[in-house]
Amino acid sequence: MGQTLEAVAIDYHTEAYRDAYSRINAIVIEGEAEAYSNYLQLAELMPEFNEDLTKLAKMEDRHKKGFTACGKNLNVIPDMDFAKEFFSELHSNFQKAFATGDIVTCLLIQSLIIECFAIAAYNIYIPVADPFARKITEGVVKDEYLHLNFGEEWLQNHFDNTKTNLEQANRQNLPIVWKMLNQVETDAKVLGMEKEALVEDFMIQYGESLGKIGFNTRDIMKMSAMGLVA
Ligand code: Y39
Ligand code: FE
Ligand code: FE
Ligand code: FE
Repeated sequence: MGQTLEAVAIDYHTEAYRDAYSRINAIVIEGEAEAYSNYLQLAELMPEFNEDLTKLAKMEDRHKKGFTACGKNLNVIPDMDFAKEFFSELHSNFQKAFATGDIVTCLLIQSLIIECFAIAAYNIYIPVADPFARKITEGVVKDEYLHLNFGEEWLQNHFDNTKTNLEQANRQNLPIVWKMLNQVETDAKVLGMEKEALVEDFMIQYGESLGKIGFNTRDIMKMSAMGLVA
């Protein structure tokens, strides 16, 4: 991955950069807003973790404010309609799972898939971000590891009776993420983020998480490539 080695100067004020940023910034703002409400809904399903989950939700709300400031700083108006559409499938799957009290699927969608997606995207973004956004994103990504950790720990403690449910939720939701990645490939590249780097980072993070939860290497390979048509 030459991305961090080649110091390519990026002009953050070109029309092309700001146009791509209007969609990526909106995705991140919408993602943070949905993560906020997902953690509040998880708190309803897991009242014994109400305090922890409320804390995570509040972090997501702070992230949203931070990224909103990043857009303003570049004089970009985020395309929120695009972003809502971008998340609609995952959003609707989370809501369906919530409606049936399916904690495992809700955790898989928010705390594993979406958090790993965020961690990959933010880590790839940091070296190519404008100085203002870089500072904000560095602070945010630290929190995302805590969110991922919450899901990992609970799922690890309930691995034996949730394994099948997790595999099924993975089969249903991971292909959606690969589709989402294809939808932003062109815009991400304008911001200096390569799709291959995003896929690689996601796979590493997601695979590591599945391993912590209890899946073996063979399961991890099968699960993390689910729906990936590279
Ligand atoms: O837990 C969180 O804070 C996650 C909601 C935020 C989602 C971030 C989604 C990032 C995708 C960006 C794609 C850029 C290539
Ligand atoms: Fe966040
Ligand atoms: Fe998060
Ligand atoms: Fe890790």
